[in-house]
Amino acid sequence: MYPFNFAAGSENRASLFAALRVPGFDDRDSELIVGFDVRGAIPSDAGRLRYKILKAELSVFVENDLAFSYDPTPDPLASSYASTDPEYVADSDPSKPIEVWPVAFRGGFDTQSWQENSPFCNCNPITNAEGVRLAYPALLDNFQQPTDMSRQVREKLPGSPITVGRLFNSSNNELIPGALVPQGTRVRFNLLAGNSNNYVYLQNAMNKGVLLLSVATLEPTSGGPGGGTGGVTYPRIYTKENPTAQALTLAPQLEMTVAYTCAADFDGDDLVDDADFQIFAAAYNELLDARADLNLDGVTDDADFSNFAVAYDELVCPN
Ligand SMILES: [Ca+2]
Ligand SMILES: [Ca+2]
Ligand SMILES: [Ca+2]
Ligand SMILES: [Ca+2]
Repeated sequence: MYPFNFAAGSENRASLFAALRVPGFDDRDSELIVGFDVRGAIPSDAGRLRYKILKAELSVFVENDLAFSYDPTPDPLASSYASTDPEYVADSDPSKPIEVWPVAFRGGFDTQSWQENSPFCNCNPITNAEGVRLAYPALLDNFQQPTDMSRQVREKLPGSPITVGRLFNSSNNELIPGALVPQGTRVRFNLLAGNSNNYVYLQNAMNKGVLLLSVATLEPTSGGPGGGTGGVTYPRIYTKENPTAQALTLAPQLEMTVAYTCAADFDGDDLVDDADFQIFAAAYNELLDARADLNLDGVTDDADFSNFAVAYDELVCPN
Protein backbone atom coordinates (compact mmCIF):
# COMPACT_ATOMS: atom_id res chain seq x y z
CA MET A 1 0.00 0.00 0.00
CA TYR A 2 1.91 2.93 -1.39
CA PRO A 3 0.44 5.70 -3.58
CA PHE A 4 3.03 5.32 -6.34
CA ASN A 5 3.09 1.55 -6.46
CA PHE A 6 1.58 0.82 -9.86
CA ALA A 7 2.35 -2.91 -9.65
CA ALA A 8 0.48 -3.75 -6.44
CA GLY A 9 0.76 -7.38 -5.52
CA SER A 10 3.66 -8.15 -7.85
CA GLU A 11 6.57 -6.11 -6.47
CA ASN A 12 9.44 -8.33 -5.35
CA ARG A 13 10.24 -6.15 -2.38
CA ALA A 14 8.24 -3.80 -0.19
CA SER A 15 9.59 -0.55 1.19
CA LEU A 16 8.49 0.57 4.64
CA PHE A 17 8.71 4.28 5.33
CA ALA A 18 6.88 7.32 6.60
CA ALA A 19 6.12 10.71 5.05
CA LEU A 20 5.82 12.55 8.34
CA ARG A 21 3.52 15.56 8.31
CA VAL A 22 3.77 15.87 4.50
CA PRO A 23 0.48 17.22 3.12
CA GLY A 24 -1.00 14.91 0.50
CA PHE A 25 0.61 11.79 1.97
CA ASP A 26 -0.08 9.61 4.99
CA ASP A 27 2.46 9.52 7.81
CA ARG A 28 2.64 5.74 7.42
CA ASP A 29 3.06 6.19 3.69
CA SER A 30 4.46 2.89 2.43
CA GLU A 31 3.32 -0.25 4.21
CA LEU A 32 3.29 -3.94 3.40
CA ILE A 33 0.06 -5.84 3.83
CA VAL A 34 0.55 -9.56 4.28
CA GLY A 35 -2.33 -11.99 4.07
CA PHE A 36 -2.69 -15.64 4.99
CA ASP A 37 -5.49 -17.99 3.97
CA VAL A 38 -5.93 -20.47 6.83
CA ARG A 39 -9.06 -22.19 5.55
CA GLY A 40 -7.14 -25.35 4.70
CA ALA A 41 -5.75 -25.55 8.23
CA ILE A 42 -8.76 -24.92 10.45
CA PRO A 43 -12.55 -24.90 10.02
CA SER A 44 -13.90 -21.42 9.46
CA ASP A 45 -17.27 -19.76 10.17
CA ALA A 46 -17.74 -21.45 13.54
CA GLY A 47 -18.05 -18.17 15.49
CA ARG A 48 -14.96 -16.41 16.75
CA LEU A 49 -15.23 -17.70 20.34
CA ARG A 50 -14.39 -21.21 19.15
CA TYR A 51 -10.83 -20.12 18.28
CA LYS A 52 -8.35 -19.85 21.15
CA ILE A 53 -5.07 -18.48 19.91
CA LEU A 54 -2.24 -20.19 21.77
CA LYS A 55 0.58 -18.95 19.53
CA ALA A 56 0.66 -16.40 16.73
CA GLU A 57 3.90 -15.27 15.22
CA LEU A 58 4.50 -13.36 12.01
CA SER A 59 7.94 -13.25 10.41
CA VAL A 60 9.04 -11.05 7.54
CA PHE A 61 12.60 -10.79 6.22
CA VAL A 62 14.74 -7.77 5.46
CA GLU A 63 15.67 -7.40 1.78
CA ASN A 64 18.15 -4.52 1.95
CA ASP A 65 21.59 -4.72 3.53
CA LEU A 66 22.89 -2.48 6.33
CA ALA A 67 20.54 0.36 5.37
CA PHE A 68 18.88 0.98 8.72
CA SER A 69 19.56 0.23 12.37
CA TYR A 70 17.67 -1.92 14.84
CA ASP A 71 15.21 -0.29 17.21
CA PRO A 72 13.63 -3.06 19.33
CA THR A 73 11.29 -0.85 21.37
CA PRO A 74 8.28 1.40 20.77
CA ASP A 75 9.12 5.10 20.55
CA PRO A 76 6.96 7.89 21.94
CA LEU A 77 4.67 9.21 19.22
CA ALA A 78 5.86 12.73 20.05
CA SER A 79 9.37 11.76 18.91
CA SER A 80 7.92 11.89 15.37
CA TYR A 81 6.47 15.39 15.83
CA ALA A 82 8.23 18.40 14.33
CA SER A 83 11.13 19.41 16.56
CA THR A 84 9.51 22.84 16.81
CA ASP A 85 6.33 21.34 18.31
CA PRO A 86 6.07 22.12 22.05
CA GLU A 87 5.14 18.48 22.68
CA TYR A 88 8.15 17.12 20.77
CA VAL A 89 10.40 14.71 22.63
CA ALA A 90 13.69 13.38 21.35
CA ASP A 91 13.94 9.74 20.27
CA SER A 92 16.06 7.98 22.87
CA ASP A 93 17.38 5.31 20.51
CA PRO A 94 18.35 5.23 16.82
CA SER A 95 15.80 4.56 14.07
CA LYS A 96 12.14 3.57 14.42
CA PRO A 97 10.77 0.11 15.17
CA ILE A 98 8.96 -1.99 12.56
CA GLU A 99 5.31 -2.29 13.53
CA VAL A 100 2.45 -4.68 12.84
CA TRP A 101 -1.18 -3.55 12.84
CA PRO A 102 -4.62 -5.00 12.22
CA VAL A 103 -6.00 -4.07 8.79
CA ALA A 104 -9.29 -2.29 8.15
CA PHE A 105 -10.82 -0.97 4.96
CA ARG A 106 -12.66 1.85 3.30
CA GLY A 107 -14.30 1.92 -0.11
CA GLY A 108 -16.54 -1.06 0.61
CA PHE A 109 -13.73 -3.61 0.82
CA ASP A 110 -13.47 -6.31 3.48
CA THR A 111 -11.04 -9.08 4.36
CA GLN A 112 -12.41 -11.37 1.67
CA SER A 113 -12.87 -8.90 -1.19
CA TRP A 114 -9.65 -6.93 -0.79
CA GLN A 115 -6.86 -8.46 -2.89
CA GLU A 116 -3.14 -7.80 -3.10
CA ASN A 117 -3.62 -6.09 -6.48
CA SER A 118 -6.54 -3.94 -5.32
CA PRO A 119 -5.96 -0.22 -5.97
CA PHE A 120 -4.41 2.13 -3.43
CA CYS A 121 -7.52 4.31 -3.39
CA ASN A 122 -10.67 5.18 -5.30
CA CYS A 123 -8.97 8.39 -6.37
CA ASN A 124 -5.96 9.80 -8.20
CA PRO A 125 -3.07 9.22 -5.77
CA ILE A 126 -0.89 11.65 -7.70
CA THR A 127 -3.00 14.59 -6.58
CA ASN A 128 -3.88 13.49 -3.05
CA ALA A 129 -2.96 10.28 -1.30
CA GLU A 130 -3.76 11.40 2.24
CA GLY A 131 -6.43 9.62 4.27
CA VAL A 132 -7.78 7.69 1.31
CA ARG A 133 -5.99 4.33 1.26
CA LEU A 134 -8.46 1.47 0.91
CA ALA A 135 -6.63 -0.85 3.34
CA TYR A 136 -5.07 0.79 6.36
CA PRO A 137 -3.33 0.06 9.67
CA ALA A 138 -6.10 0.18 12.27
CA LEU A 139 -6.53 0.78 15.95
CA LEU A 140 -9.47 -1.36 17.09
CA ASP A 141 -11.83 -0.66 19.96
CA ASN A 142 -13.63 -3.33 21.99
CA PHE A 143 -16.39 -3.44 19.37
CA GLN A 144 -13.70 -3.94 16.68
CA GLN A 145 -14.47 -0.52 15.25
CA PRO A 146 -11.34 0.74 13.44
CA THR A 147 -9.53 4.06 13.49
CA ASP A 148 -7.19 4.71 10.56
CA MET A 149 -3.74 5.21 12.05
CA SER A 150 -2.11 6.17 8.75
CA ARG A 151 -1.98 9.83 9.83
CA GLN A 152 -1.34 9.17 13.50
CA VAL A 153 1.47 11.69 13.82
CA ARG A 154 -0.25 14.74 12.34
CA GLU A 155 -3.53 13.85 14.07
CA LYS A 156 -1.70 13.10 17.35
CA LEU A 157 -3.82 10.01 17.85
CA PRO A 158 -3.08 7.88 20.90
CA GLY A 159 -2.71 4.17 20.22
CA SER A 160 -0.14 1.51 19.55
CA PRO A 161 0.40 -1.26 17.01
CA ILE A 162 -0.17 -4.88 17.99
CA THR A 163 3.54 -5.02 18.70
CA VAL A 164 6.91 -4.08 17.21
CA GLY A 165 9.26 -6.51 15.54
CA ARG A 166 12.30 -8.12 17.10
CA LEU A 167 15.15 -8.89 14.74
CA PHE A 168 17.04 -12.17 14.56
CA ASN A 169 19.87 -13.51 12.43
CA SER A 170 19.81 -16.91 10.73
CA SER A 171 21.25 -18.52 13.89
CA ASN A 172 18.22 -17.18 15.78
CA ASN A 173 20.29 -14.71 17.78
CA GLU A 174 18.71 -11.33 18.34
CA LEU A 175 20.51 -8.40 16.77
CA ILE A 176 22.10 -5.81 19.02
CA PRO A 177 19.94 -2.69 19.41
CA GLY A 178 21.33 0.10 17.27
CA ALA A 179 23.21 -2.27 14.97
CA LEU A 180 22.85 -1.94 11.20
CA VAL A 181 20.54 -4.67 9.94
CA PRO A 182 21.94 -7.24 7.46
CA GLN A 183 20.03 -8.60 4.48
CA GLY A 184 18.03 -11.70 5.36
CA THR A 185 17.36 -10.66 8.94
CA ARG A 186 14.13 -12.07 10.37
CA VAL A 187 11.64 -9.58 11.78
CA ARG A 188 9.56 -11.52 14.27
CA PHE A 189 6.27 -10.27 15.66
CA ASN A 190 4.57 -11.96 18.61
CA LEU A 191 0.95 -11.25 17.70
CA LEU A 192 -0.20 -12.28 21.18
CA ALA A 193 1.71 -9.34 22.67
CA GLY A 194 -1.13 -6.98 21.74
CA ASN A 195 -4.19 -5.97 23.74
CA SER A 196 -7.47 -7.88 24.01
CA ASN A 197 -8.94 -6.09 20.96
CA ASN A 198 -6.06 -7.38 18.88
CA TYR A 199 -6.63 -10.87 20.29
CA VAL A 200 -10.26 -10.69 19.18
CA TYR A 201 -9.02 -9.55 15.75
CA LEU A 202 -7.03 -12.78 15.49
CA GLN A 203 -10.08 -14.80 16.53
CA ASN A 204 -12.21 -13.06 13.90
CA ALA A 205 -9.54 -13.77 11.30
CA MET A 206 -9.60 -17.49 12.11
CA ASN A 207 -13.39 -17.39 11.86
CA LYS A 208 -13.19 -15.72 8.44
CA GLY A 209 -10.33 -17.96 7.34
CA VAL A 210 -8.11 -15.04 6.30
CA LEU A 211 -5.66 -13.04 8.40
CA LEU A 212 -4.42 -9.70 7.08
CA LEU A 213 -1.74 -7.65 8.82
CA SER A 214 -0.11 -4.32 8.00
CA VAL A 215 3.64 -4.04 8.48
CA ALA A 216 4.66 -0.39 8.76
CA THR A 217 7.06 2.05 10.35
CA LEU A 218 7.44 5.71 11.21
CA GLU A 219 11.02 5.68 9.90
CA PRO A 220 11.07 8.69 7.56
CA THR A 221 11.63 8.21 3.86
CA SER A 222 15.05 8.87 2.39
CA GLY A 223 16.67 8.45 -1.00
CA GLY A 224 15.28 6.29 -3.77
CA PRO A 225 11.52 5.92 -4.18
CA GLY A 226 9.82 8.09 -1.60
CA GLY A 227 12.00 11.11 -2.13
CA GLY A 228 14.98 12.78 -0.56
CA THR A 229 18.64 12.61 -1.36
CA GLY A 230 21.24 10.14 -0.23
CA GLY A 231 20.82 6.43 0.39
CA VAL A 232 17.83 4.47 1.62
CA THR A 233 17.73 4.35 5.43
CA TYR A 234 14.45 2.50 5.86
CA PRO A 235 13.58 -1.21 5.77
CA ARG A 236 12.73 -3.13 2.64
CA ILE A 237 11.01 -6.50 3.03
CA TYR A 238 11.09 -9.58 0.81
CA THR A 239 7.73 -10.35 -0.77
CA LYS A 240 6.62 -13.81 -1.86
CA GLU A 241 7.24 -12.76 -5.48
CA ASN A 242 10.97 -12.32 -4.86
CA PRO A 243 13.03 -15.16 -6.47
CA THR A 244 15.61 -15.02 -3.68
CA ALA A 245 12.87 -15.21 -1.08
CA GLN A 246 11.41 -18.21 -2.86
CA ALA A 247 14.78 -19.97 -2.97
CA LEU A 248 15.78 -19.18 0.60
CA THR A 249 12.37 -19.27 2.34
CA LEU A 250 12.37 -15.56 3.08
CA ALA A 251 8.78 -14.81 2.13
CA PRO A 252 6.50 -13.65 4.96
CA GLN A 253 5.55 -16.51 7.26
CA LEU A 254 2.80 -17.07 9.80
CA GLU A 255 3.05 -19.64 12.57
CA MET A 256 -0.02 -20.19 14.71
CA THR A 257 -1.29 -22.67 17.24
CA VAL A 258 -5.05 -22.49 17.60
CA ALA A 259 -7.29 -24.57 19.82
CA TYR A 260 -10.66 -25.14 18.21
CA THR A 261 -12.88 -25.61 21.21
CA CYS A 262 -16.02 -24.48 23.03
CA ALA A 263 -16.57 -20.82 23.82
CA ALA A 264 -15.96 -20.91 27.57
CA ASP A 265 -12.78 -22.96 27.30
CA PHE A 266 -10.51 -19.93 27.19
CA ASP A 267 -7.19 -21.77 27.47
CA GLY A 268 -8.06 -24.38 24.86
CA ASP A 269 -7.62 -27.61 26.86
CA ASP A 270 -11.19 -28.88 26.23
CA LEU A 271 -12.15 -28.37 29.88
CA VAL A 272 -14.04 -25.48 31.42
CA ASP A 273 -12.43 -25.25 34.82
CA ASP A 274 -10.70 -22.97 37.31
CA ALA A 275 -7.98 -22.05 34.83
CA ASP A 276 -10.66 -20.69 32.51
CA PHE A 277 -12.32 -18.92 35.41
CA GLN A 278 -9.08 -17.04 36.06
CA ILE A 279 -8.98 -15.89 32.44
CA PHE A 280 -12.65 -14.93 32.66
CA ALA A 281 -12.03 -12.96 35.86
CA ALA A 282 -9.14 -11.05 34.29
CA ALA A 283 -11.32 -10.03 31.33
CA TYR A 284 -14.24 -9.23 33.67
CA ASN A 285 -12.03 -6.91 35.69
CA GLU A 286 -11.23 -4.97 32.53
CA LEU A 287 -14.90 -4.85 31.41
CA LEU A 288 -13.99 -3.36 28.00
CA ASP A 289 -12.33 -6.62 27.13
CA ALA A 290 -14.05 -8.89 24.66
CA ARG A 291 -11.88 -11.98 25.18
CA ALA A 292 -14.51 -13.52 27.46
CA ASP A 293 -17.49 -11.82 25.82
CA LEU A 294 -19.65 -14.93 25.59
CA ASN A 295 -22.80 -13.08 24.49
CA LEU A 296 -20.90 -11.04 21.89
CA ASP A 297 -22.01 -7.57 22.99
CA GLY A 298 -18.48 -6.13 23.15
CA VAL A 299 -17.96 -6.21 26.91
CA THR A 300 -17.25 -8.89 29.49
CA ASP A 301 -19.75 -8.45 32.31
CA ASP A 302 -22.30 -10.23 34.52
CA ALA A 303 -24.32 -11.49 31.56
CA ASP A 304 -21.22 -13.30 30.35
CA PHE A 305 -20.63 -14.71 33.80
CA SER A 306 -24.06 -16.36 33.68
CA ASN A 307 -23.06 -18.03 30.42
CA PHE A 308 -19.70 -19.01 31.83
CA ALA A 309 -21.25 -20.54 34.95
CA VAL A 310 -23.39 -22.88 32.86
CA ALA A 311 -20.34 -24.14 30.98
CA TYR A 312 -18.30 -24.34 34.18
CA ASP A 313 -20.92 -26.62 35.74
CA GLU A 314 -20.54 -28.97 32.80
CA LEU A 315 -16.72 -28.97 33.14
CA VAL A 316 -16.12 -30.75 29.83
CA CYS A 317 -16.72 -28.99 26.53
CA PRO A 318 -19.83 -30.30 24.78
CA ASN A 319 -19.07 -31.99 21.49
CA1 LIG B 1 12.75 2.61 20.48
CA1 LIG C 1 13.96 5.09 18.06
CA1 LIG D 1 -9.96 -24.80 29.64
CA1 LIG E 1 -20.72 -9.61 26.92
